[in-house]
Amino acid sequence: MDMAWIWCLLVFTVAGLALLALHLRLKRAGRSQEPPNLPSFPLIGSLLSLRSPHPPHLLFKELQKKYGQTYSLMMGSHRVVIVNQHVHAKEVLLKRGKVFAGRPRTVTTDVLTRNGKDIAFGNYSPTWRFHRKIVHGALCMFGEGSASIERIICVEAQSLCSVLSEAAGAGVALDLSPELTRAVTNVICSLCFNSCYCRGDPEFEAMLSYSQGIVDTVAKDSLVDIFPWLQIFPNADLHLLKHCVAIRDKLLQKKYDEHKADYSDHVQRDLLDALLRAKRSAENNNTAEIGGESVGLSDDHLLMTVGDIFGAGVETTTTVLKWAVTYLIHHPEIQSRIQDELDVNIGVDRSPQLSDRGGLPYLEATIREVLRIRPVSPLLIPHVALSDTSIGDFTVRKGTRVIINLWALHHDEKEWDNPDVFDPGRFLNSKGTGLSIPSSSYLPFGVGIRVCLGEALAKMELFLFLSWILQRFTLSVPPNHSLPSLEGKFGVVLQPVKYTVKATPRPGWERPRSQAR
Ligand code: STR
Repeated sequence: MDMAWIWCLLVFTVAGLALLALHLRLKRAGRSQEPPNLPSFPLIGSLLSLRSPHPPHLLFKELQKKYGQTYSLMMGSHRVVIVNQHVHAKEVLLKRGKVFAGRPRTVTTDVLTRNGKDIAFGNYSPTWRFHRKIVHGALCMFGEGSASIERIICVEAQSLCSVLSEAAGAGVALDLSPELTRAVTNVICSLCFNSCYCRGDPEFEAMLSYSQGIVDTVAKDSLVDIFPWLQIFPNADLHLLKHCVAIRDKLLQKKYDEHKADYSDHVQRDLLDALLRAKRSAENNNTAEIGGESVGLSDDHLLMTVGDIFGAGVETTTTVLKWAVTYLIHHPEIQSRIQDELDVNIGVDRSPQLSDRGGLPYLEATIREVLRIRPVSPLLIPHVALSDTSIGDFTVRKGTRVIINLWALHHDEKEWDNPDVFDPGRFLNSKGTGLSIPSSSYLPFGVGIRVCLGEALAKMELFLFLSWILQRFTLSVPPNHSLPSLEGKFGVVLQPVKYTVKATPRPGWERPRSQAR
């Protein structure tokens, strides 16, 4: 080979290597790019692009068409990444769950939780981890498998059904919302405080109104949360929130003081006793130290957590029950298929119980479908990246907020056939005899480090309340009323609007019976 050939070979090899290096660099650079960004301006951020007649979960789903499934925007001075697809959502919640376990501090949640001393809105820290562990333990003690919970729910289901019977007897249509709320509140009250409310109890009425006030004003990315300096101006929402929180805190404090006064190490009446015991034993054993750092729980922590359990336990379950009733009224054929299943498996001689769950797949599928089509929390609660990290090929800087658009996951056309159609059948196997999860784009209770603590309790309540009601009544809109809207009112939970329902007793249930069967 002459010299020219050797030179040629050398030049080609060097050029090839250079190209390869360039390619790798570009690839790496491609991988470390930031998500597509909505236009943003100093001070106001992307506010101009977010003006829309639609609620945020619909708007964020829509914006995918222009910016892709994962994109970012500025809320005031905060960078926010919106995730609309399940692979990225699971990366945030599961694969890099710890990195994304932070929570933003906002004006409204600080008011609600005494600066993040609760579990749902509190930031990730050793104290938070310790706190969550003892609450998880206490909930498990009273959770699934405990006969007492089933008994408590059935007592409330019985009382709910007598109210429906009375209304049916008097021929009046009923707004189910306060009735369902009272039933669900009493379950949580029995669980937390070993007490319950009768119809019309003034303390219960107070609770109904403060809770709605909180839902209407907290954590819905209102302007004051985006621009904290707006607090210095009079703000009706913030004023209402502070008023409602003050009433709630007085009520919680009263229950807490009563429990502390007659607390005994030997009997454990309820969840609050269990929390008090865990707090005291941690203090005595000095287990409340991690890596030399004290993670002790203050009275404020316990109080705020009971507030969380209360608020989450009531608002979420009631909302799902209301959505279930709304959809059953829209779809009488689905309602009657559930009733057929109840008739075959249970009949009229006894009431449904938790052990019937396996035999009523269509009812279970309906509950799953309600949780899909109207997720309680369509945007979950925002997460925060605790260090520099990534989502898919995008880099995400420390401090970035991440919103998981659960609505988009549950209505993803690539994952669900006709996602806007209410069809419990999609959760049944091909023979219709058992349950299945047809897509992994389904996370009604979230997943990972901050997964819902009340999932088991919620599922028990949904099953028992719905089966008791549908065994005894057929629900419909009163004559000359139009069907209730399916749109919902966006807030920290997505609630259906108010409407009245006619309950018609089914054969065998025409007269109210005083005893649970
Ligand atoms: C409802 C109103 C109230 O009185 C107290 C709370 C605090 C806990 C919140 C709850 C709220 C709304 C639903 C939340 C829950 C914590 C977890 C739950 C946000 C504001 C969900 O993630 C759906």
